[in-house]
Amino acid sequence: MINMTSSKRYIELDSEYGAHNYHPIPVVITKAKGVWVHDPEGKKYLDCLSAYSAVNQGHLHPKIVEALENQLKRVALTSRAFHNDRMGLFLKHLLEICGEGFDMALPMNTGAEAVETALKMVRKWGYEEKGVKKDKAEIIVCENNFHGRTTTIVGFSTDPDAYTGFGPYTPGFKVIPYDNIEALEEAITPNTVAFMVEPIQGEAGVIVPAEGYLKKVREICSKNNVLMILDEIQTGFCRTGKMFCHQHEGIVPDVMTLGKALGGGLLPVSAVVSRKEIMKVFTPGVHGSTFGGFPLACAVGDAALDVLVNENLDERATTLGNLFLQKLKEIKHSRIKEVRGKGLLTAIELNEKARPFTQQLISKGILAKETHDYAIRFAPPLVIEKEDILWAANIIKEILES
Ligand code: IF1
Repeated sequence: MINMTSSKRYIELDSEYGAHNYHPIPVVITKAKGVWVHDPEGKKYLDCLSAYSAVNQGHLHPKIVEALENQLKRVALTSRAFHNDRMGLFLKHLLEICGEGFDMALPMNTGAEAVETALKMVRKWGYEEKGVKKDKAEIIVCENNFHGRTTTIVGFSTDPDAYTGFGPYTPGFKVIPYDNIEALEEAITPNTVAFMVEPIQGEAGVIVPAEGYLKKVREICSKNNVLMILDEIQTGFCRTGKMFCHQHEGIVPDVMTLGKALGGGLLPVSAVVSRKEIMKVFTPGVHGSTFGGFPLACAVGDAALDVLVNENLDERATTLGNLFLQKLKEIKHSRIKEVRGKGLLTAIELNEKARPFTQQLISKGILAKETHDYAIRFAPPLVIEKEDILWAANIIKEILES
């Protein structure tokens, strides 16, 4: 009987001692490996959330765990007050993966910190390079954005749950409709220093913009000397079938914010990548963090990047994502409003509340979470096997057709 109460007990402990800033699905994860997670009662689930795309390489990938264990025999944390023998090598590796157009990086820890770093960088660039008057810098963002939870970031959110009660908000942000080129052109002024956008809006429900949107954004930003920031914290690192989502459109942004899977499912590792002529605004002492770029994170980050490349997780996400979307689109049922996604970042939008559907999935061993009331995101680790994708698609079909 003790075992049977352990999930219940853990949930009680969370409720008693943890702030209620989440309403989690009532599943307790006590063990995980690859694409499978287990609860204390021994039930196993296929993880179709991947910690919001932070576990692209699968839970406890052996090569990333090994890199962590080896680094623990040497040094974990130095702070940036001194150099260490991992950071430079990691940033070089990361920039090589990012490709042409990126030659400098600033390591941080969480996605929100990377976004805040990018916002500070483009503002400073605006004043020092573009000649915008002091405190007049404007940054354009999109409706239904999600870029993190700091007071500045929630200040330009359009989700009342994210911003209500957290004012006063940071000024200098304009919100325009997503996937709307005219709106971007109209919003740009001589004080605009940057446009920050997600290549696919994850939290908004996996909203994929029209073909060519990012290419037109690139053109407009270049024409107006406005920095194009792509937030690839959720879409990056093979999730959408390319190393980075913007590569589907063959463009290169001026700034990219990265996080989640950069930490290989073990540690919070994030970064801003850009060009030296923009990054140069960061002179000694103007920005930093205790843990940013620490040796342990860099060792894990190196291994996390190696796994993405060595296991061709971009191709896997493309092949298995196309198979998954094809199977979901074959489910002809009035309950389904739309199936959408790119690579293994997919979602089903229902014509009814999604929570009951999520609960049925859980009873069948699939762990997925609805995003807003009507859509369910499916984003399994990219190491998922074909038979597991087919199994999951079949379960979804059975539930929807029952
Ligand atoms: C929560 C959402 C996803 C992100 C993008 C920056 C960040 C995130 C595109 C900030 C983080 C997480 C945060 C987590 C839930 C999850 C989420 F639902 F909130 F929106 F994935 F869609 N840019 N997304 O997706 O990175 O500081 O969290 O490391 O806050 O509930 P972070």
